[in-house]
Amino acid sequence: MQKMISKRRRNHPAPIAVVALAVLFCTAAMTQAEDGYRLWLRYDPLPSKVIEFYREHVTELVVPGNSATLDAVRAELSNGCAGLLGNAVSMANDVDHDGAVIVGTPKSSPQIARLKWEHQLALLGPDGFEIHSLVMARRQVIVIASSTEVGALYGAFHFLRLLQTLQPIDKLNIHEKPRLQLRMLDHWDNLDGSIERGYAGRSLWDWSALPEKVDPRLRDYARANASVGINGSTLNNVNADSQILSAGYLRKVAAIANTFRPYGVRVYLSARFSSPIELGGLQTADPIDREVAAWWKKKADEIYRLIPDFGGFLVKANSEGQPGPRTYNRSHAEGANMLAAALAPHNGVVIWRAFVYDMKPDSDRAAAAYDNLAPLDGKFAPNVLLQVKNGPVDFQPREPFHPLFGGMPKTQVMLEAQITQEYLGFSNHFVFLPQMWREILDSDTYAKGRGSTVSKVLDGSLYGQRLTGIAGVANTGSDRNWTGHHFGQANWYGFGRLAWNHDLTSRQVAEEWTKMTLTRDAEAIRTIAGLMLESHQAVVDYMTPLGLHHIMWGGHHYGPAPWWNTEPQPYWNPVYYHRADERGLGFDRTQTGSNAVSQYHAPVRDHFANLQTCPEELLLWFHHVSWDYRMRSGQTLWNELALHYQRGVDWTRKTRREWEALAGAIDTERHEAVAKKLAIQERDAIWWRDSCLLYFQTFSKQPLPKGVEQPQKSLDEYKAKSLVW
Ligand code: GCW
Repeated sequence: MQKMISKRRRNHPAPIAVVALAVLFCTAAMTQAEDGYRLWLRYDPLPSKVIEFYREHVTELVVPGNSATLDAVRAELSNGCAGLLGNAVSMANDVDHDGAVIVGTPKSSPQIARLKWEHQLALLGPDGFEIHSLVMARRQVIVIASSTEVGALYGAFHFLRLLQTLQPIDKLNIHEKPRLQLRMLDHWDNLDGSIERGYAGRSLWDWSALPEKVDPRLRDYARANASVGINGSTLNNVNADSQILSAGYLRKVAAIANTFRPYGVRVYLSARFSSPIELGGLQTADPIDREVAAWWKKKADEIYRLIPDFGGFLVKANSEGQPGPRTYNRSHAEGANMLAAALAPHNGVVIWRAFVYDMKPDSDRAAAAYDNLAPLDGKFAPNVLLQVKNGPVDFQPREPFHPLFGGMPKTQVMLEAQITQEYLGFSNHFVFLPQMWREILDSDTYAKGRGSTVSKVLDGSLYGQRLTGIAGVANTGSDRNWTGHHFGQANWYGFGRLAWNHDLTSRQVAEEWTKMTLTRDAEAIRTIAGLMLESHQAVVDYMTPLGLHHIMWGGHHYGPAPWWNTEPQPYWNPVYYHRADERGLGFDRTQTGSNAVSQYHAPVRDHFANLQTCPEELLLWFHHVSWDYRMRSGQTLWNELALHYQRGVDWTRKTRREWEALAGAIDTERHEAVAKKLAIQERDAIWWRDSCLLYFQTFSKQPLPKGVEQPQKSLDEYKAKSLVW
């Protein structure tokens, strides 16, 4: 398409060309496979009612300057505008019509330089941008400006989103600045092409073909990330293979970095702490050993020679069998700081994971990360960030916020969310995760009194740290639709949008995505966004209501297995977490139990610790509660639990019905694909409800309350065979 758009200054395209193009676009739209590949970057023609309005305001594109990023800006805007407006928009060197759209930086664009916006652009930081309607050379124009080219690209995507979501563009006055600096995807991709906890096919990185051959799809991956402001990508699994740092692999990594660079996506690598032994032939990886530190320094220098804008290392150390500084009796800070010293001369960072749960026998895994790391507050080097999972256990359908948020005021703490649905039905279940992330971001830690939300811990407004960030464990793979489930795309999109602006409501994100991706039918958008917003609570209801957690089948984590008790480590077994007995259900984390609740600041800890004030949605996380305990609804715990499971199942049925009714509003291909997945989700919800209730009933010894369906199989049948996906 791009070749058809002349880069010469041009007045009006000849009428024949217009007709030809219109035919071409219509045919393109009709023949386009609706396989989800285009994600939310679909540029199909806007509705005819409004198209004229947009055409008037977008008549030519003025994007001077030579660079790969500016090429990307031009390509995106000309493809985007041509598609949305149904006719090609010409490129011009200068403003010569009303409706010119000028994009760039004061350096790349003489038009923007003349505005003298340097100061105001600097205030928005390197990634921020402005979009304004104004009069220039007596023409009505739109200016998209940033202090960097990547910022201008973000502005261009923002502008296209305004068109895609049918927003007015005649009086634009937009200032955007991301709230967090590092907005990253962490890929748990192995070098053999498999993906740990990946449910959308194989890895996107074809290591055997690289560096000679780079799959063109990688450019689309980078584009999609840039469109929501994601600016970093850790390519390999945190359970890292040291080979990734070998000279051969680094050349492959450099080829990927070259592809991502125009889109502002920097590459990071997971580093295995024992690499100096495996790759360097050293006897030790002890962080205070001089040779070890020198090896890492040399390795860092080698990496930066190949990849000058390399982001840094992500490290999982002394967790689930990974090597680390504790192996040598050194602290996590000593390990992180040694790596940080190697990267510091190149402005690289170390992202050290807080997912460590070494603990004394019989203590509480939920308390372990805080116990291990909080004492190291203030000891990490200035280029280290500590990456903390949203909750203290492990990406469960619902957890309270992690007590390390607000627990380490002198440490640069970033959030790790999981976009891939390891514990949430893989790529089979429809669940809109921004709703869950909002719960975490809005949680008040009370670290510095009321209003000390997790968002404020992250964005530096509470403690003023220099580096800020968020990472999401990616849900992408080689599947044609990228994420396995079409709705999984909304979680990738939503992660990026919240990473950019953690004040966005989940409704806004849901509606935006739906409009861009699925349909422009207002009624359908309302219905779909409504379902998206309900979906997280529904999944919690049929999997782990009222604060239950970690009751899934061992190993794959797909279906339920609350009876599971055969793992070698007690804290890998569901029975460790629910503690069901004849008296009741739940993990006592108050003073009478593990007292993990004491890791939260007052009054949060008192609120959680008191049975009367503990939010019921976290009740069994913090308390062991008797089966006959009266819930706020007036129901007993047992009845309430059963009703939650039933409610979750009911939601899957309602969703299937509502989805069916949307058939006309969405293309058949994607409509049918989602309908199939929803059928699986209903089957699974029933499986969860039945297995959990039958098993817990062996303790409660009470009948199912009215309104809860009888199980479809016996407990033995559910125990005999795991749910398959
Ligand atoms: O959630 C658990 C997963 C592991 C994962 C680990 C981690 C990459 O089951 O597969 O390993 O967390 O976050 O390190």
